[in-house]
Amino acid sequence: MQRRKFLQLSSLSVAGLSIKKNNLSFTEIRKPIVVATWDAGIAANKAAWNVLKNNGRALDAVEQGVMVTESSQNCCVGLGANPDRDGFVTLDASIMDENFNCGSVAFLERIKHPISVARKVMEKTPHVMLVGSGAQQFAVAEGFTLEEQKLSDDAKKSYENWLKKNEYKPVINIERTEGGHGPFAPAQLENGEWNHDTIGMIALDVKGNLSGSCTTSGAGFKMRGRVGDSPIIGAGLFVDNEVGAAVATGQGEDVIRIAGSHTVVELMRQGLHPEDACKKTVERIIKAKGIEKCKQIQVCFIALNKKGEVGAYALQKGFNYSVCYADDYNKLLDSKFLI
Ligand code: SD4
Repeated sequence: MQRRKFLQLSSLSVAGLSIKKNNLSFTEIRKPIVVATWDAGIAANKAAWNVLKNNGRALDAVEQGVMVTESSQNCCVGLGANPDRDGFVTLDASIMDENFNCGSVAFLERIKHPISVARKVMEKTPHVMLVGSGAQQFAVAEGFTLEEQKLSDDAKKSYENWLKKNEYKPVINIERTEGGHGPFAPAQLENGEWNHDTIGMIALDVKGNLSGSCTTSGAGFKMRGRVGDSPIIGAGLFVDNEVGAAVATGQGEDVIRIAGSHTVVELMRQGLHPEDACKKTVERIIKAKGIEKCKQIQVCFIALNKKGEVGAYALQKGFNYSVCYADDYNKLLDSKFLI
């Protein structure tokens, strides 16, 4: 027992103790650690943790982690997702490392792993962002397969239902919906899993470096060409290796409006705990839009600082996030919320 404990401690390098801020924070500061949005984060964290526990780089962890979600046909992230209102699945993704290197793709079609294309944009081009047919052309040139243009069975059903009303009306916390009105619940969604169209992930590796990733099909039944916050550095994702990392989920338009993830990181720079930084950023959305309009939307942030402290906050009830810092610690936590 003692030997096991010793091995666990040495491999996880617990950095020290912090004050217990509330029941959603940790009493111990952990490194390495990975945090991801929603319940799909549990499976994604497992892949990321495999990288981190073997002393891998946070950048590799956040790419490999969200690739699990992109691969799932049961998920609203990736090619199995809900289409836009013209019936096409269009994907956005971004990635950022510990040196302010970043890459993103938006309005990308027929590519299974947008996150890996975003990483290639970061590593192989002089640019940060490629969109639409240009992004697809680049992906194919880099050896990515152009997949068949075909909706998954669940997405097809969802789209057919949506077409009956043909009304753009996102439902809070539920992305795969029956025509946008109430939950559409195929078997895989019975326990609430895989019901979100976005995954954001932030990680701190054993060397103390931070990275983040975000990948999404955006808002189901959106206008053709609509791009959300997820591929926009500073909105959907931001990493400053001196301070911390943050990623957003929810209504992208309102995250963009306040440069959400950058705001969270800047508030952490001022000394705020990640949870307080997320909370203050959500409050800024209420200030910008007014409380009544905010009742119709969901916006959520997760954040991780350089010390390995974690925080989250949402506008509304119903957001959860997954935290992993050991083989036997990968848990789904309920976020606090304002409204
Ligand atoms: C977007 N922020 O495209 C994404 C959607 C999302 O849970 O996060 N949904 O606006």
